[in-house]
Amino acid sequence: MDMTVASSAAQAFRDAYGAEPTGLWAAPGRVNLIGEHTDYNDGFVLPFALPQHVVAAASPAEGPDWTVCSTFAEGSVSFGATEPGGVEGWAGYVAGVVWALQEAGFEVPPARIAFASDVPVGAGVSSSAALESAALTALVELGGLELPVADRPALAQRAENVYVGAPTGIMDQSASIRCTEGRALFLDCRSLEVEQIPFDLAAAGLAILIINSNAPHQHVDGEYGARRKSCEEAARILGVPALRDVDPAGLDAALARLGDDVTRRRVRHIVTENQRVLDTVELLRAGRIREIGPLMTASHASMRDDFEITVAQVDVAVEAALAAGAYGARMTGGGFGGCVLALIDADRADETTAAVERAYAEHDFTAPATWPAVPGPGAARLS
Ligand code: GAF
Repeated sequence: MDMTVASSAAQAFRDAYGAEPTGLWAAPGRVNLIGEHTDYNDGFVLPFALPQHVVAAASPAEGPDWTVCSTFAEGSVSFGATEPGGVEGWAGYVAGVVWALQEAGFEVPPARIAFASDVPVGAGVSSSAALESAALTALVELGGLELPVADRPALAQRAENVYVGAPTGIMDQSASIRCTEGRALFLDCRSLEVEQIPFDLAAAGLAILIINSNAPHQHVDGEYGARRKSCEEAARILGVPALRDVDPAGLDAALARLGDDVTRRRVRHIVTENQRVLDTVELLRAGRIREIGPLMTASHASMRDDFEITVAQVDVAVEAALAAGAYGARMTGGGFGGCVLALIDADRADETTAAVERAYAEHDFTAPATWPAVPGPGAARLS
């Protein structure tokens, strides 16, 4: 990770509170290799952690309150015990974590925290989950709370779902907290069991290029919630607990039982996407990384045509990367903007970037930022 973020958090702490922090905790952003919108359907996902982090510099404080500040917003925010929605803006994600811990019966230590981040905001790489995960990890460790790592993502998710009010699944917090270096996190979102899948791109002469489409993306808006609702409604009609329970072999029969074409396409995305995650995991277990490319591209087509969550900027980036020789390319994250992942030969990053830039210029889109991603570790104490 870039240690200047840690230095910034420590400096922000000193500036705001006039003391040294007790410790620094870092939680990463993520990209999802494959498995989009499958998490809230009890399905499978395969994210890995980015080298970009939110860092929390924190110390215990006197009194019943929490005070938070950051390098990305003016001023500081203090709050005591609050109810969902009680604190708004970025600090609400931290207040939500305090609330979720308290609601689960933990004595959360009053604390002063300063945050810094190099996770791009609005790029679909989980800046909010990284903020929640950094706050949670810092508070759990500062207070010596007995909360096993495997149980932490659900609490951070509750902060986001109930306190902040975004109806997201459990993938992002799981990735930020449970990922490990050099691996992709194969997560069963029903059992919450994980398998750390080796994902050594460099050894295979490959790279994942992240292309930030610059089309801003948002969760607390209607489209994400609408997709979730239509999946839940389809599961109800099909008489299954979640779309994960629709057998791909019986997909056509299941689709025939659904009344409208839009719902049929939503269901087809989820069922086929779950299978693509399983197929990707099989290939990675066998060390056949290059061969996951077509699954990535098929995932993108499914998001574009069936789930209808892509926008022109991400479609153009995918097409341009593929035309430049990528083995596969797809949008990652919740959709309506955000980032594209392209699986490429390690020495083709510049050519691929140039090809996407040319395509963007032709469409009058703002030039994309690109960077290669290597799977990093999940949330941890730095010092
Ligand atoms: C967002 C959500 F937060 C995740 O839970 C997941 O549903 C993702 O979109 C789509 O796969 O990042």
